[in-house]
Amino acid sequence: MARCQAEETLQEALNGFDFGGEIAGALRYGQGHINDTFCVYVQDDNGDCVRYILQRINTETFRDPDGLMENITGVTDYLRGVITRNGGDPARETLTVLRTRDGKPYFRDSQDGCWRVYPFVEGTVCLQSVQRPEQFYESAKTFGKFQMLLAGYDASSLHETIARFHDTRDRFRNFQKALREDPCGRAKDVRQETEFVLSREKDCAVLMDLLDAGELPLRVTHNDTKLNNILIDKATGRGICVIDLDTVMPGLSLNDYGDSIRFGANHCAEDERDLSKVNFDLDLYRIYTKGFLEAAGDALTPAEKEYLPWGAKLMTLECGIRFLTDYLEGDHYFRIHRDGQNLDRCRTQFKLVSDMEALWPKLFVSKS
Ligand code: ADP
Ligand code: GN1
Ligand code: MG
Repeated sequence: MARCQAEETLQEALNGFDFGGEIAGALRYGQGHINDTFCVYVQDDNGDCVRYILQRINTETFRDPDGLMENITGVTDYLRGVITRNGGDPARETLTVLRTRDGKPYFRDSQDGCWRVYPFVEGTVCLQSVQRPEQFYESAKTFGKFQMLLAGYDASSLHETIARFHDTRDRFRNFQKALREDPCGRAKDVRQETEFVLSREKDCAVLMDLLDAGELPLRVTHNDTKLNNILIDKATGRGICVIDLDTVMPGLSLNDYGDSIRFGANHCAEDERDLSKVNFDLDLYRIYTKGFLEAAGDALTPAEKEYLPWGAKLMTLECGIRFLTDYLEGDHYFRIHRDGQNLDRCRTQFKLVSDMEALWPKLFVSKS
């Protein structure tokens, strides 16, 4: 069943939670590609404005909302314990799930839409691109620390919210299928991009083969470590809270590292049309690597450290392949705001991959 516009059941969803005051309004918020996110403005009993994040979970992407929310409540409860023991402030350093009026972790509306609420973490900024290098360094430390804090979490209790999410070999096969079937007749317009992918088939298998061979460990990872998935404290500039926990599941540390590099080690938007503005920034790459190794390095195996550049390159290639596949399939996965946006997104990723390939020896820590 096609999903209705989130606005159609927004009011129902708002009624499903006790926000502790009168709701002044709810507006679309953020720049995510998957879920429908709203900011809810509430006037509390003192007349102060209190904000919440209300999200309709994309259940075409996340087929098992119960499993997904079990992951998120499990992980955030665990983090709350660790942060409290470490003397931190769990209300700001992890997300908190607000229960529905009947005590559930999400609300199901009359159209089967699934909604969840988090208190808004105030006094923070969420960046779409790096403005100052220290911010990227902070994000590296924050994601590295997140992985470390969850090192003791029972990975076997986690549901795999999207099967084979970062299996780059599988993403390659899905691309081949989309190309073969070409449901929108778009294959003829993407010959150059197609060639780019096909000539890198072997690369797609590098990390997955190492995982299969037991040479890289599975860890509890975030799997969507874009810069805009952490909140940075406005006052201190410190990265404080990792958000967007839908894809927390067993994965490769290299993918968390690589996805951050993909998104942040440049100065362009993910959908920039002018490719002359899309350049991989080696300095930012090194800054992130330093922060990530400082935060997570002790726990990383020698093989994980050795393959960091592969994490960067393959997450970027994989993401480009996913955008291209979605373009071929008619843009049903990543939300678009204009025609051709997924193709533009694909092109930025492939340009970044080319830049990394040109700089390849310099990406290795020992040779940098
Ligand atoms: P998506 O999966 O669609 O990317 P996110 O969970 O990342 O959704 O949320 C979208 C945006 O909403 C974030 O980039 C951030 O700006 C904001 N956001 C999400 N949760 C919070 C929160 N608890 N406090 C403040 N801002 C938040
Ligand atoms: C999606 O939900 P969002 O916007 O944080 C996607 C990521 C991609 C990213 C590309 C569940 O992330 O895997 O890397 O877009 N999330 C999912 O910007 O597919
Ligand atoms: Mg997000």
